[in-house]
Amino acid sequence: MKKILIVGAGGQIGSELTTYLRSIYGDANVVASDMRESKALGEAGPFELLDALDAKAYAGIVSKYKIDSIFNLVALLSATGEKIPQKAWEINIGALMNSLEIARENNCALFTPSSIGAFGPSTPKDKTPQDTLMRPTTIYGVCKVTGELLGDYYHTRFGVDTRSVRFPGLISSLTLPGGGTTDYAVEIFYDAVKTGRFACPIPGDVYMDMMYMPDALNACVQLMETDPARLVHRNAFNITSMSFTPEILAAEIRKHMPDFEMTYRIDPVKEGIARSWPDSMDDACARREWDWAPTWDLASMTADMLRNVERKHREGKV
Ligand code: AKB
Repeated sequence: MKKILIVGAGGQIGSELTTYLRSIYGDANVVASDMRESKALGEAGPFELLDALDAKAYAGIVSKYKIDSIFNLVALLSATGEKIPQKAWEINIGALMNSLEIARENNCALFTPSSIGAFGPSTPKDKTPQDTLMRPTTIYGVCKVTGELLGDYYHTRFGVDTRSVRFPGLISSLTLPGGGTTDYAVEIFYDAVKTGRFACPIPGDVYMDMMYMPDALNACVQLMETDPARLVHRNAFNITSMSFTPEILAAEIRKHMPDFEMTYRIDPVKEGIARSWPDSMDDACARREWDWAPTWDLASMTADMLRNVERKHREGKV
């Protein structure tokens, strides 16, 4: 049985990945850790307070629980990164370097997500290939490309089992994202349910890849469970399940809420970032090398998000 540590478990991915991994590998075998105390994460299984930049404390938890697989989810996202680029580098790369070194010393497998943010304006925009030009113009993207290169380096140089995916914008109803360029695709559902309107920070015609959280969770497990002999690539695989613009998403919401209104309050930083990213990625390598196959599309995701957010609203949770 695996012994897993999730670092940065309190965030948008970690809060759901913890529950998902515990349902597969057993509550006691999945240790959640975060800088902030979390009652929810500690209810079903072990929880440790951890600042991922504290290498000694990090290594102590890995040895205490005899961890063999690490999911490093620590990240300052793209829009926040542009406000504090030096800090973004310090946190994103600091947590990554500690994870790589601790994985090397303790013979752990390591998953660290990359992102569509690893691409830049000179990358082909449509059906962005797996192997292509990567010249991101955000500090977040610079960290992601660095992370991909370091992941491959630790694999070829030290034999560490590093694996990763380039996540698109992730949509979920449990924990809100924060500081990302794709956050609008989550916020729109909350505002639609609460007020019937949304002021969108991204221009209506800008395409970005997106994914519903259940597919993202499944991708993490499926990739980490794949026979390494099948993997030609490692850090990191393009994966996507839908690509849409704010206008297309608003039209889908209107199928359930005909009076929903969307206006625009453009955030120039987010607009610049969004326009520098791909419109849609080609995920053929992930499909071939580890059978990646998303199950949610725009219509099913929208219906499910509205159902979940409406329930939270009725229960007074949002
Ligand atoms: C962001 O918008 O920064 C993230 C991402 C696409 O990596 N959601």
